Amino acid sequence: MTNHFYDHLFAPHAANGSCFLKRDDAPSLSYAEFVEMAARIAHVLRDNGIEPGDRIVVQAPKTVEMVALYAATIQAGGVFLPLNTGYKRDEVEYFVTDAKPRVLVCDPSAVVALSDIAATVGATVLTLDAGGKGSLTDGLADQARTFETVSRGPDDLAALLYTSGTTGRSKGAMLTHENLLSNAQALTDLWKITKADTLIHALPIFHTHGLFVALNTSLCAGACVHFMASFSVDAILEALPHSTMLMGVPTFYTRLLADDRLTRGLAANMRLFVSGSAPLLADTHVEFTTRTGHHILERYGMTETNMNTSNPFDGERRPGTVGKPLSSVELRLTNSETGDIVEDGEIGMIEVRGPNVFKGYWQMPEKTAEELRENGFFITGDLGQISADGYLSIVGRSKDLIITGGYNVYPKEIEDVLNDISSIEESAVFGIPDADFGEAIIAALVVEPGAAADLEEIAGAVTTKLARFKHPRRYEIIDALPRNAMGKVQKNVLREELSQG
Ligand code: MCA
Ligand code: AMP
Repeated sequence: MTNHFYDHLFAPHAANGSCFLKRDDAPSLSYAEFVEMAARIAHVLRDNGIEPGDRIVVQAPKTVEMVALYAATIQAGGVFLPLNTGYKRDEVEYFVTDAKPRVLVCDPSAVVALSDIAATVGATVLTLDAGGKGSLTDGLADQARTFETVSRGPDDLAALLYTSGTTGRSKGAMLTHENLLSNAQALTDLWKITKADTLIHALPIFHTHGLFVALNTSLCAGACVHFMASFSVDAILEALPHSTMLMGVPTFYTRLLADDRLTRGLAANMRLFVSGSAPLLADTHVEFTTRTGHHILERYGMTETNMNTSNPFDGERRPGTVGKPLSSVELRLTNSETGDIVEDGEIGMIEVRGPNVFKGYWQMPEKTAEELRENGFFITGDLGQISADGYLSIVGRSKDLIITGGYNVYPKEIEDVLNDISSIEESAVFGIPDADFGEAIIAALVVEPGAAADLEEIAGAVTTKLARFKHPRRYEIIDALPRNAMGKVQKNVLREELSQG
């Protein structure tokens, strides 16, 4: 039986005794131990009825067992669907109802809240806590150490990752075995990752960056992963002298720079710092080089495409740019109205094509058709400009999106919650520059005539429905939303007026 992704990424490590997941609070896990753990979990999945193509939704703390569940899902022929641990019940309900998983894995504390949601789609609930314990892993010792890998081809689904929609519901990006494998191989080659590397892993594992970019490349190379449960400046500074790579969002780098203990000497053993998921300010890049001697390597990707471009490993890593297309990726800039390719040097919509580009949105053929051209080019919604020597800069977005600390937030989702509050007539949510998170969320509110807005009540309503990172940091009551002649809310005007304060 062949399983395209499993056979290349996981199976080769079955007898590999070197370190895969190194932990500070528990023994390290070798590659061989990891493969065995995954096989045992694959048995649990099959005992719970997993068939090829079934979705497994996971909203659980970051543990090595969760990484093994990812591998187990692939080995059992399933489709891995991780969810941000910060999502509230209403948010999870949408994903579960849409994806209809066979199994839902959650923290034991969430069972009461999520069981009825799981029941509506006939999913079995299993648990996994921050210590790797729960009904998913309780009986692992009794399971067989090997599992007969389920056959899956390059075009079969390996993962379903949701990205929010600018105007409507979240969309599940269908990622195939080949999407994940090709990108992992391309990045491993480009960034020269080898089994001699130790990667500091402080990202969450429910998004592309921490799950695919960081873990798949490490698996590809057989590198060691220093697996941290969450981001901590102290822990990273302590790990730097024993590590060679770090992958992070820009907030990682600004927080590290804010600590005087970050020095050239401390980073002397490191060979690569990677940044992505949000724009890295050129100032941050330059300050990091001055302090440590290292040029942060910035790359650009999306949930739908994995990574598209990267600054070079050898050669100039140019601040404020995201580098050049990966070798297997075609990139072009088009006119958003006509779809024509723009003149050299002009700003255009970034479109990409290659083995990294997803298969489409889960059960949303119209959305897929809107963003994925018949010729295979995916319309990213990001606006770019290419320098004469081929470096891409992201100069804006055609999508109404805020990126806060590397998390994407679509204002529409917050506006919908705010507009449902009886005292609010209408609202506009937008981002303003923030030194820590890159952008901070602000909500401008127009109150219903004659009504009084109780900001505490409003914040309370938002808290119940939305994950913490989506909460506006400030609410501003204004008389009316500024609109252009077409009636479109001018968020840039609001941003200018309300950026200070
Ligand atoms: C935490 N909070 C946030 C964020 N993170 N608020 C806004 N934006 C955030 N990103 C909340 C906390 O709940 C807390 O609320 C308060 O803000 C301050 O928390 P703090 O302790 O400072 O946060 P933290 O726990 O240290 O987290 C910051 C973080 C984290 C380490 C930057 O957000 C993070 O790991 N971000 C990475 C996201 C990521 O992996 N993105 C990749 C997406 P309270 O005060 O109420 O307690 S993949 C992707 O984008 C594409 C494909 C790509 O190219 O990679
Ligand atoms: P996601 O929804 O998590 O797939 O986020 C993808 C979006 O993050 C892209 O469409 C970009 O807008 C943004 N992004 C990712 N990497 C970078 C980067 N290096 N610089 C600027 N924006 C980025």
